[in-house]
Order: sequence, then C-alpha cells, then structure tokens
Amino acid sequence: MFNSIMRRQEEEKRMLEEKRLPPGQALTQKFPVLHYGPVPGFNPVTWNFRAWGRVEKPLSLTWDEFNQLPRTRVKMDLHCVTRWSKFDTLWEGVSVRTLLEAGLVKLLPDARFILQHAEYGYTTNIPLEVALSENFLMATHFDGEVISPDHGYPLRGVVGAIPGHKSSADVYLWKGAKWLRGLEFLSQDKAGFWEQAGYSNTADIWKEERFA
Ligand SMILES: Nc1nc2c(c(=O)[nH]1)N[C@H]1C(S)=C(S)[C@@H](COP(=O)(O)O)O[C@H]1N2
Ligand SMILES: [Mo]
Repeated sequence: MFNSIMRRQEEEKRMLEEKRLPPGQALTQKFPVLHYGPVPGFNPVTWNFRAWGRVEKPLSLTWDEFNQLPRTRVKMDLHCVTRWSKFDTLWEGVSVRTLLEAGLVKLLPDARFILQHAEYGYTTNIPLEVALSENFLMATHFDGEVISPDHGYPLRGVVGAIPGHKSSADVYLWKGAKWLRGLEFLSQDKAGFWEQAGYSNTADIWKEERFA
C-alpha cells in the first residue's frame, strides 16, 4: 500500500518533469470507468460501422469488413476532465486517415468536423484535424488485448496526447466515444453529448479547457 503510493508519487513527479502532466491533473495507475448509461451488448451479425455526411458516398462496413482494414498502433497519455491522467497506454485499431487512404471515405471539400456516434445515442465532436492526427484512433485493442466491455468493446474512439509531442490535438478523453458505431462528417461544428451539457467544445488539456 505504502509502496504503491510512493510509486504513484514518483511517477507523477517524473511526468511533471517530462512536461507530460497537464495543469490540474493527477497520475493514476488504475483505469477508471466513466460513462453515462448502461454498457451495451455486441452482436457481430447486426453490428455495422457507418460514415456519412459530407462524403461522396455513405459507407457501411460489417464487423468482418472493419477487421480487414489496415491497423495502426499508438501510444498515448490519456487525460480525463475529472482530473486523472493515465500514461503510456497502448492502443490498436483503425485510423480515420486509413479510411481516407483506402478510398473508403472520400471527403467533400467542405468537410471540417467529425461527430462520433455511439450506441444509445452518445455523441462527441472533434475537428477534422484532430480526427486525422495521430492522437485519435478507432481502437479495438488496449494494451495488447481486446478492449473490455466497460471501456468500449468492440470499438471505441480514443483520444489523448502523444508522449513528448505537444499538440493542439491534445484533448480530454470524453472526446473519444466508447461503443463507436459511426462518424458523421460535417461542414459546421455540432456539439456532442457532454459539449451540449456545458463541457468545453475545444477541450485543450494544456489550456485546461474543461467547461465552456
Ligand atoms: N459512448 C460513450 N462514450 C463515452 C462516454 C459515454 O458516456 N458514452 N463518456 C466519455 C467520458 S466523459 C470519458 S471520461 C471517457 C472514459 O473512458 P473510460 O471509461 O475508458 O475511462 O469515455 C468517454 N466516452
Ligand atoms: Mo469524463
């Protein structure tokens, strides 16, 4: 107990020195679970992933098709608006950039924002630059294992900071939708679930943009 507290404090100090601990955040070695509503089930037969809106042609992929897409791995620091930060988390999945490069999604020239749509109507919005940055991934795996139901199985949007690489795409964790089912491409920004409830639209972790 005492040892684990000391370890947490030492790690937090190291992250502060490496300038990876944003203002007002504390390091956690756990992985808290936070969401609104129940954990949805998953049926691989009826599940689909859709992309629509400011695209040339709407896309719908089955679970099998989604899993055949080229995969990306990224290591990120996660920062929750409730003030915990989890460092060096490893995610694997499909990047939005891959959907574009594979020609599955062709953006109309006025596409500027993405609204992630999840089970039970949860939504969250990010600018296209954030969605196309290294900081955002549609993940199926966390730390080498299939994501647990609590954390978004089978697919979640995850967004964080790339260690040692500060960017304006470094936003709080609520900007990644667990149980992700689709991306709506938009010419104008549209507030998601927490954004409508008073959370910051831009959510920059370095500027502590927590609430609007
Ligand atoms: N579908 C869905 N995704 C969601 C949420 C939610 O309520 N529903 N909550 C968000 C919030 S507020 C946070 S902090 C993170 C928490 O992710 P975690 O439970 O994996 O830590 O999920 C985000 N994604
Ligand atoms: Mo949150």
